[in-house]
Amino acid sequence: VPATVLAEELLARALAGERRALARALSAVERGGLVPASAALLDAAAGRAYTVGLTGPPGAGKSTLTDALIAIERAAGGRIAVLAVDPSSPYSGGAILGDRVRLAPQHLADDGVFVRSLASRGHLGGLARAVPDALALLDACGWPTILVETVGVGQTELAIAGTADTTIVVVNPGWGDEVQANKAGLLEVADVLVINKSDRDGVARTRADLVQMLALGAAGRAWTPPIIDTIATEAIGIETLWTAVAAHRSELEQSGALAERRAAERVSAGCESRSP
Ligand SMILES: Nc1nc2c(ncn2[C@@H]2O[C@H](COP(=O)(O)OP(=O)(O)O)[C@@H](O)[C@H]2O)c(=O)[nH]1
Ligand SMILES: [Mg+2]
Repeated sequence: VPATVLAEELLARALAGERRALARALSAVERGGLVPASAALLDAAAGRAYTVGLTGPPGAGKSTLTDALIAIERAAGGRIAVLAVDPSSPYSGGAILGDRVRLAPQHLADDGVFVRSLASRGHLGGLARAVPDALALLDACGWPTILVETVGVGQTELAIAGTADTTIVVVNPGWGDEVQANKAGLLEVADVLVINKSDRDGVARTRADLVQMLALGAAGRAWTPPIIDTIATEAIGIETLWTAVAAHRSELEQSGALAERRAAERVSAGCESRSP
């Protein structure tokens, strides 16, 4: 079977709602992208999903927060997909790898949740290409909300995180000197800031630090990122966090920024994937 035919058949099945076909199509994306015909099909179907990025240093609690956010969205009746672009993330094909975080078993058996890891295969350039295709695929397959978890170290990861409609930056109390150099980059992509592990000492100082850094870049900003304390392991602060994401979304919708964003995405998708 020619690769193109396989891709088109897979895509048709994925678009019809078949989860296994979606998983296989994502594997194809991971291996090197979609054929142009598929990309055009996706463009036609995509553009409705809302993407929420979660980024921050390794161990900050992104996966734990993801799990808690899934629970909230499901409780509200929403369907939600997760794309983990963290090579150390514990999700793979519906199975959980490693013991650091458990995606609650009820989420793995839930038709309204789709979780997938993208492996970096050692180079992030490939990921930077695969992520937009993977998002377009999930979007076209009707997932209305997509969480994207990325490690917030390095330019490429931050660039990926920055493409989400709303980007949540997760830090911990007394965030270490090791992220010092990266603080400015992280704050630049942040629409919502989270101080997770707020069961630990140093929350007030970290908050003061963030407020001060935000003030430095405040000029001309239409939106001031709220700072939210969470304890992801105890599901504390998660409602407040999700409400802040919704508020940012409203702001993007009301200002017309979201519509502009979608139009720009369509233009760049057309240039990248439709040229022969
Ligand atoms: N004390 C405390 N530990 C947490 C909290 N959130 C996550 N953790 C723990 O921190 C570790 C790293 O969490 P994980 O979600 O894998 O971080 P990620 O690398 O950012 O995805 C795990 O052992 C979690 O159980 C929290 O709010 N408080
Ligand atoms: Mg993780």
